[in-house]
Amino acid sequence: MKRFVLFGELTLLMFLLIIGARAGDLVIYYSFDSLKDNFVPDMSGNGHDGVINGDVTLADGKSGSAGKFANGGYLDLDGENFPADEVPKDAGTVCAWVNVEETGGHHAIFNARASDATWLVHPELRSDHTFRWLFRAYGGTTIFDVRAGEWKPGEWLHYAGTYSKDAGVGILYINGEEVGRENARVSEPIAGDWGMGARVGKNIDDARPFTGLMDDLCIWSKALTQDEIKALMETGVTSVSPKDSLVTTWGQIKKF
Ligand SMILES: [Ca+2]
Repeated sequence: MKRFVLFGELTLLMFLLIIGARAGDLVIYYSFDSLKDNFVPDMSGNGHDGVINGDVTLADGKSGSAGKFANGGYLDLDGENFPADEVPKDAGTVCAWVNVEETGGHHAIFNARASDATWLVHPELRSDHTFRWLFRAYGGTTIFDVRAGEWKPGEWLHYAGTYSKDAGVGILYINGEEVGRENARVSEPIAGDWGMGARVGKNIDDARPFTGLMDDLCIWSKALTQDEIKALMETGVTSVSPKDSLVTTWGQIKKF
């Protein structure tokens, strides 16, 4: 009996380790399918809820409901206390469905600033109707800065920016198709902390407010492949990693 119990415990431990390793690539996932009090719950299971500042509500989305950002409203991710070991450094992906309104300005999907004041990431829809995808290393050193594609107001589109230090290239996919890439200019990793802030829908200095709808925002510490991005577009975040809604399962297990 004792041996059986031990075996059972070991099996559970192995199970958790396997799921944990897979789920570890997904850092943040906002489905925007519900709000809790004053925050958007992080469905990755990592507990990185986005605290609502200003005008962020729910509206009909691409999948269920979406976040509706207006009047400079944004989500605060408490960058100062964000665990540095969960910040993407050697590889990263930022994905979201977006449908923005014409404001004449830029729309920042996500923004983070490192403790040395480096603006380390810019996934944006620009005022000239192009897209931008950028990572920087400490010291404000640009790793790559892709500016490509074209967006129109009032239309849903899927934004996916990827980078891997090993592959040495940053790639931007719109609606699952590559629209731009740039080889890494330097070999340093992405600045590895969000000490001066991290936000969804607005830059840290209050510039570039995202105005419109955002759905299924997810941030990964790996470079998704084009096939993974297409699968994610078609069937959602859980189609990529882990399988069969294990993201949710892992999130539930961790709450115990
Ligand atoms: Ca949704």
